[in-house]
Amino acid sequence: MSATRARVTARITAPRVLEGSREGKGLRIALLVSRFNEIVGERLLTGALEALDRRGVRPRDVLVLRVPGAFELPVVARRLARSGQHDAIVCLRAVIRGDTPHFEYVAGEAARGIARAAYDTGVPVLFGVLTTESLEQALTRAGGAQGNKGAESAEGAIEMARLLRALGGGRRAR
Ligand code: INI
Repeated sequence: MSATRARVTARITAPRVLEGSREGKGLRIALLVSRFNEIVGERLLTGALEALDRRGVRPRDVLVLRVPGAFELPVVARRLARSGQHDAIVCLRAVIRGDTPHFEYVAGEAARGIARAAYDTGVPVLFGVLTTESLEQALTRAGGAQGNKGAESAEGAIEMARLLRALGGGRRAR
């Protein structure tokens, strides 16, 4: 193989890969949980706290906040993100379909608002919100047979915070 060909091959086969590590020590994480369907929320919160602890996030670097329902998550998530005090925010909640269209409004606005809080501030805001047909489905995903979405979201928060730090845009105020 010629020297030029070898250089080209090396360029093609060795891309730069940037990904967030799972090291939690030194990260500051806010967990936002709503009180509606409290039993599910508390299980998601337990899963998230355990995951952060496993990854080395110090208890004093974790802030837990409670809001009434999923609809109220975005405004608080946005305020926290703008404060510059947190490397990532995790929103935890279950929105369970009832007999009325209320579910669609609550789940839709929570998703839109949480995404906007992240886009507008550059701070990762994780969507640890279950949207299910029944309480049973929610419990299955809150520490039951299908794992714990709270723990997954907390892990995702660490990975995103690390990735954004590696990109030079980790903690950003306003
Ligand atoms: N809030 C939830 O977090 N989950 C739900 O399933 C839910 N449902 O179905 O009504 C819910 N509603 C309350 C809502 O989030 C607001 O707190 C309320 O509408 C006041 O703004």
